[in-house]
Amino acid sequence: IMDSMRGRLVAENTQLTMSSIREYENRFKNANRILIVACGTSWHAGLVAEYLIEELARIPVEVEYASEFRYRNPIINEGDIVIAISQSGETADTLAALELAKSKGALIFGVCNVVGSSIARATDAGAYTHAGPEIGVASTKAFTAQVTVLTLIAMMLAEKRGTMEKSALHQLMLEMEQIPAKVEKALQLDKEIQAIAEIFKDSSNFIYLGRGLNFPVALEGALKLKEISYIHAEGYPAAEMKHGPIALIDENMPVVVIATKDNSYEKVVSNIQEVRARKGRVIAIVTEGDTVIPEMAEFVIEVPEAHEALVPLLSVIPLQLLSYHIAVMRGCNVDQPRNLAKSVTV
Ligand code: F1P
Repeated sequence: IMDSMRGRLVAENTQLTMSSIREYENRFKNANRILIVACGTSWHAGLVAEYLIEELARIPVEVEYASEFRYRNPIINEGDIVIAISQSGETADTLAALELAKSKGALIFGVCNVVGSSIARATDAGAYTHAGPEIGVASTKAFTAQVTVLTLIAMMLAEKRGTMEKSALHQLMLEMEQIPAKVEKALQLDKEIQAIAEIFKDSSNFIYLGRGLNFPVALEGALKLKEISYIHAEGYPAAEMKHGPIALIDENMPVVVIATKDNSYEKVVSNIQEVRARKGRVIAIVTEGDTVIPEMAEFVIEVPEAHEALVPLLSVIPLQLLSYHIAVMRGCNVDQPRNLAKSVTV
């Protein structure tokens, strides 16, 4: 799954991302706002980018479903930059959204996987993700590669705008270089996750919870499960649970909580307690060495420790593996799920 993270992806993408942005450096640096348009998994990568660009570079970001954007009358100004994210580069809604934005004077930057694709050709500039072809229909390594490129963009903007200390940026880059090895390690969770999949393969519903950068990861985990195993799954910001989804929790509800160590950790721990109090079955994704959550969650999956900004690259992996194993156990075709098209071109 994670071929794209093995080897030299980070170094290669650093070069490519920087050189394509450099041409429009001033527009990026002075952007009033960045709008991100995408669908499905790419939209989730866009949400990660929203959190990172706002946090690191302090530019306001809005993330829009491209499939909705073109059916309203969005406000787009000339000083806006629109980032269109698409694995296939052929998604009709994303193409239509960027054309609409382009007609109103925005600069369009593409993050695509397929070289020479329709979306790549319609943009003013862009960065290819070079994740190699997705063998299956559901995006997995494309997500990893998109998040990598978008993180690099956030870092580049932080550097240009002076919103981050040089030493902090340097440290983040050093930590990014360690990500491929940590991804390798996370992939070794395979057998452990297979055993958990065996226990939950007949469930009809799943809830996924995460805070901050792990909220888009929760959405992505739920989407992967829906796409390839046809189990109903919903992702929520962990704090949103008490505003409705909590009513669904009983002894039959698996709740996947992404609870890695970050500044909202304590809050997520109390969310886990709330789920346990209602007898929900907690599968927690935690940072290696966590001693608190194993005391309260039924199942615990440890991912390597990483800089907070880079955690989505690791926390998504167990969720992809969980969906994969459940789908295989249910006899689903993971490469060609029913009703799904590789590129949604209409
Ligand atoms: C968007 C997307 C994928 C999903 C499926 C349908 O594709 O929603 O995320 O897994 O393949 O299309 P793209 O614009 O990223 O190619």
